[in-house]
Amino acid sequence: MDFILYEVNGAVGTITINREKALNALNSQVLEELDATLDAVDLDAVRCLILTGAGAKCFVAGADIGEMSTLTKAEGEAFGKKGNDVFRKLETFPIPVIAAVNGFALGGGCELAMSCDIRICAENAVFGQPEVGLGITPGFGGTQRLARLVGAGMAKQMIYTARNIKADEAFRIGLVNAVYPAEELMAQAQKMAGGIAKNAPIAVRNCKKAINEGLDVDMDKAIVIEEKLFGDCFETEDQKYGMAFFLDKNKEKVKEPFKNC
Ligand code: DAK
Repeated sequence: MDFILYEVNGAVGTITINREKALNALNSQVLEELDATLDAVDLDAVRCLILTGAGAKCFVAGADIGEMSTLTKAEGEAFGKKGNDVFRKLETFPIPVIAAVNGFALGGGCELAMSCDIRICAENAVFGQPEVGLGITPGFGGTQRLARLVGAGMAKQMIYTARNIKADEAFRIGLVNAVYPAEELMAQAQKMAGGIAKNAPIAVRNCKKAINEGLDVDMDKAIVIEEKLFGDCFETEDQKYGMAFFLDKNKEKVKEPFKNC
């Protein structure tokens, strides 16, 4: 891999987009490597992912404008599909993904962060959808995911004006869950990921599925999705152990790690 770093620390995997010279801009190769990295994640061992960008300045400065500038309509469509497929893979990835946004998250970079389950950022983070200034619409799900995350009015303002917002505003509108000093960001991401990884993996996966799939349908259908995924947790070793541990009155007993089965 030229542009993606992947490391595993306990049950937490960290994917770093590593194209610092171009502010981690997403060209076809980065998208292909990100796709291959996700396919290679060992889901028996890894229970939460962190996604970040290399360097102190940038998460991802968007799709690669140099590469896009010469695309034909057909090539543009193929590039868009490559991006959309990998962003959707991330969004529906079986385990949670935390975006640790360490600087600029513009255009496709903001859209990439929005494909993750949770966003936290450094104080120097900047978010924006500058596409209309480039003569295009946000094409990696920005018009859809931003509106779902921050509401249609705020999403329309950000997208129509192409104005960037800083970390404090991103926090205020609910685009990120927390803001940290840059030097603390990765430790905080690890801490949150570690906390998620300690919980029953099948239950966590089913929660992700229930929230994602439930948001796409009306409440009557959403409740049925929840019921099914709730039921699926029963008879798992983790459910039996988690409930037996609670019911055991021996307060000296230390909770064992969940086994993912
Ligand atoms: N693409 C390519 N190179 C980029 C880049 C980008 N998005 N962003 C930065 N770079 C490169 C710069 O060209 C420069 O390269 P050298 O000149 O050193 O070779 C290097 O990174 C450092 O950048 P700057 O010199 O500009 O650094 P500054 O600190 O002055 O500025 C900045 C930082 C982040 C404010 C600035 O670089 C900037 O505004 N970058 C562009 C941000 C942007 O407009 N991003 C949105 C891109 S549009 C589609 C689906 C999705 C999309 C498109 C199509 N389909 C469905 C077909 C997505 C579109 C986008 O994301």
